[in-house]
Amino acid sequence: MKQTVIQYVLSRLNEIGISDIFGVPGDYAFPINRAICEDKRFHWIGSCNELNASYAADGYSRIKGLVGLCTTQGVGELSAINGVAGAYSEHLPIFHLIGMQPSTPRQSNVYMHHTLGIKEHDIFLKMSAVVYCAQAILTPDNCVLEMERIINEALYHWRPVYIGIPEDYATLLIKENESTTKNIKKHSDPSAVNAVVKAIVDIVQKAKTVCIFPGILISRLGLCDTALAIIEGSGLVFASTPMDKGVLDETHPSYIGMYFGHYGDPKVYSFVESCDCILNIGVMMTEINTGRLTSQLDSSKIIDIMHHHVRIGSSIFQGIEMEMVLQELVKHLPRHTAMKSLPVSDLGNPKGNQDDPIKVEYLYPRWAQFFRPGDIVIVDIGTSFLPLIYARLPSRATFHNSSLWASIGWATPAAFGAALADSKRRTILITGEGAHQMSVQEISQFPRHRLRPIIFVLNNGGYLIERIIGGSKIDTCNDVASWHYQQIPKAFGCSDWLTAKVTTCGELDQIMKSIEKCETGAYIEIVTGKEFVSSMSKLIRSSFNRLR
Ligand SMILES: Cc1ncc(C[n+]2csc(CCOP(=O)(O)OP(=O)(O)O)c2C)c(N)n1
Ligand SMILES: [Mg+2]
Repeated sequence: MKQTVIQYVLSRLNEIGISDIFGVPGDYAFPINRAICEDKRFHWIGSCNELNASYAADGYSRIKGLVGLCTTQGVGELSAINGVAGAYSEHLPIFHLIGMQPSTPRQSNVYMHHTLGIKEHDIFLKMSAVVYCAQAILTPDNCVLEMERIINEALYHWRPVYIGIPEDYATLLIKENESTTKNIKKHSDPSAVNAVVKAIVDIVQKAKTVCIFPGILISRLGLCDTALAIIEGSGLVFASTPMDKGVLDETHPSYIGMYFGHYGDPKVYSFVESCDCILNIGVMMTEINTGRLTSQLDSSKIIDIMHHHVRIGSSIFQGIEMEMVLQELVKHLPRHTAMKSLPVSDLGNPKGNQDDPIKVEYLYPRWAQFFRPGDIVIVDIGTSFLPLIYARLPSRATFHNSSLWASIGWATPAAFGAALADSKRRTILITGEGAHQMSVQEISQFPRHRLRPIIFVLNNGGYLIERIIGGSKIDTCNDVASWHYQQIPKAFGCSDWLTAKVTTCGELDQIMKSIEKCETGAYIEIVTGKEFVSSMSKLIRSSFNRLR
């Protein structure tokens, strides 16, 4: 029996493994909303607004991969763009369904709501084109072919896709036959892969010192075990970079620490930069990953194994899939006997007396001690991000940040999405109060889905990182409204949560011990002064001065 457009879309999304769709309803999207709610294979995850929905989908996708997002035309989709852009930069495949105005309004000379008062119906598609790896507007005539194209693009690029469905088309029967050619996975030419792998093996064999950089794509593409097999088989060591922290287990004996250009640990950067070869598996050389451009890596010594290409020196081999290269490297990379791991520095023990106001030297080591195996740690961009990259994670714990797109407010909804994706793990959100104020209402989703996050709100009197890098004495623009944070969970329906406001090292220590035992969500405001500046933040200030 023929399906309607929306039934077909949902069937295909279900077949590729999507079950959860975040969003906010809207009249043009009603047929989509209704179909999702009526279909037992799906869960509609309502959000407070579309931006939060896109951030939550981002957090979910980091843990589970494919995810849905649904908004209405214009007002909804444009609110989501910021979050979708972040998902694009972080390689997160969000399938965004947009309910569009009917293809033929009954009176075609009227301007419909959620438009700019112009007749260009695909204007919003054009506005957001660059943050999706593919876009389509579905009709009963093109739905089958277009869905296959969109799915293939999303799976190939592992990035968001845009699926617009005019309201009246959603419930019309599809006119094509259902697709028989599904998910055409692009394979590399095996002989090209073999040649590239042979070249890599030759270089690694000749090199005295080699370091592996594992990037986020390894975890996005489900290749962590393969990457670990390479490390364990070859005996090579690996370092993390900030955006990619926690991709591989930081308790692994081959882990040598965090590489953050020359702002990082001198032991790590001296070793990494002196290596004869860096095997870079998908790390993007962003401003943050290069230690605010302080790194002195010799690109001729780096082999880049990227998503769809490999670069060796000045030669780029296109159409070579990371997955295939890694699978071959497991088989062919010989054991490298000369490699010795470095002792990994961590944040040490918290320093401070019980009655002392909370200090940098206390908070960050205490957080590091608080992390447990398997935790999902989500950190917003603010002063706490950089000190925390040096917290050595327990095994199977993962660390999520958005240091490339860096949109503050991302972490609160992203923590909700991540917690929903895997409720068996502890989800720990660490956010500045400035970032939190942007998306705070999304904490109301946790109790709605019986989730018990641990939330730390660092209240340091405003946008501290901006004060630090701005360097101006008069910076009232970096003040934020003072809120009674402790009262927020209750107002948002998190009635039974453990809440506290802590100002001393002793109070912080006590509350962390209580959280270990508590069976509800926890929401802790950590109050510090505006002088709560880590040595890392001071370095960052100097880097801004240097690059100005
Ligand atoms: C959406 C967005 N708006 C503005 C900024 C600029 N910005 C970067 S960090 C920051 C302040 C963060 O303050 P807070 O969350 O309180 O963390 P703190 O640095 O104080 O620890 C701002 C405004 C941004 N990155 N993203
Ligand atoms: Mg702040």
